[in-house]
Amino acid sequence: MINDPSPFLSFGQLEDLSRSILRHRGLSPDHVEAVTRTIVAGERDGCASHGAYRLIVCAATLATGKVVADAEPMATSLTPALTRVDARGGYAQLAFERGLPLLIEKTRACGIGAMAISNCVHFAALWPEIEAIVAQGLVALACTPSHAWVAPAGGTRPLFGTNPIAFGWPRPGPWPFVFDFATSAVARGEIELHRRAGKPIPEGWGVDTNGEPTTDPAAAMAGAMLTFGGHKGSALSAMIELIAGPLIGDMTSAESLAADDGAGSSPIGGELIIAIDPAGFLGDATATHLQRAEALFSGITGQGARLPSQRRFEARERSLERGGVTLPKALYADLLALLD
Ligand code: NDP
Ligand code: PYC
Repeated sequence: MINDPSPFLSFGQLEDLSRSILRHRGLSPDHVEAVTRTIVAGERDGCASHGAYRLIVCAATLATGKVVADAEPMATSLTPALTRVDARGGYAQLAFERGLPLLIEKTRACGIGAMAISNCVHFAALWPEIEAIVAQGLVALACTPSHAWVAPAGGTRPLFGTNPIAFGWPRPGPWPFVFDFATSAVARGEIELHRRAGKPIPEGWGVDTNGEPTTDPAAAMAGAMLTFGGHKGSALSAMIELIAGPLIGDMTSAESLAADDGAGSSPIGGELIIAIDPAGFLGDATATHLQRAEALFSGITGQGARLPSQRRFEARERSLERGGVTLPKALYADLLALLD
């Protein structure tokens, strides 16, 4: 398979590869399964920056010792609406899975629920979590800081993380309305993929160490990434630092990078997830809110615009039809090397 220009892996083969790498690198069985689920889902949905490539990032993070490879997350009820999951230094995925039932139960009871994942290592896309909540008929919002890689609008020095924010709304058809984006112009993983492929990045993604615009991915990673939408992305990024950092008793992106201390691990800190039950506001009138939302979505697509996640869901359908994914040859070789 290594000699093929673009190796095709069935889902089973990709899952097995992910499990083998993560086990070989010392991750405990429950974390292996939770991390594998998100990595395979990312590759299936055409999200290269948070798909199989992340196995390389996981292996590097596990080697730093900054992630607790066998952490047992603990979910606690704080108030009727609030849940905290202490990830105890482990990856966020298992912590999310362990806290989800409590978040759903509290959201149904109170109309709104929030879950803080604390003390976790986070390298994942947020849409798998959003989809899991929306599948219960709830509206969802999630965000997390990362490492201080991004300059505030008007500045040139890294302060914010790439700080993703994601939102989901249930729909009658197979796919919900979901967006999930970094508040930097692009995820850092995308810049790293450009560096690996020897491709320049578009202007507007980053500045070099002198604060000058650059199209060199390595120079932008050494300098500072830029926010999306100038001061607007910058303000959103600051909000995420606050509500998924100090508000929940966890780290800002600058504190996360300081805790990393040059080791090169994935970001360390917290995540805030908010769920809303439409029945809380609408009572018996919940039948119409979905129809009215559909009218809004038709208004978007009716003028030729596309909904966020449409590309991703189409990629998912194609992958499911084919029963697997095609990996770039160089990535596949690098993944096999992680088994040595
Ligand atoms: P993109 O810019 O690729 O996409 C962001 C969102 O916008 C997606 O929902 C995408 O849908 C949608 N979108 C893109 N183009 C259009 C369009 N023309 N019309 C309508 N919607 C559109 O993502 P980013 O690079 O910003 O982030 C990628 C991932 O990185 C995210 O999943 C994020 O969670 C993750 N991330 C994680 C971090 C962490 O610390 N854990 C940090 C930073 C990022 P579609 O997918 O269908 O294209
Ligand atoms: O791509 O910016 C990113 C990122 C940070 C942590 C996980 N992904």
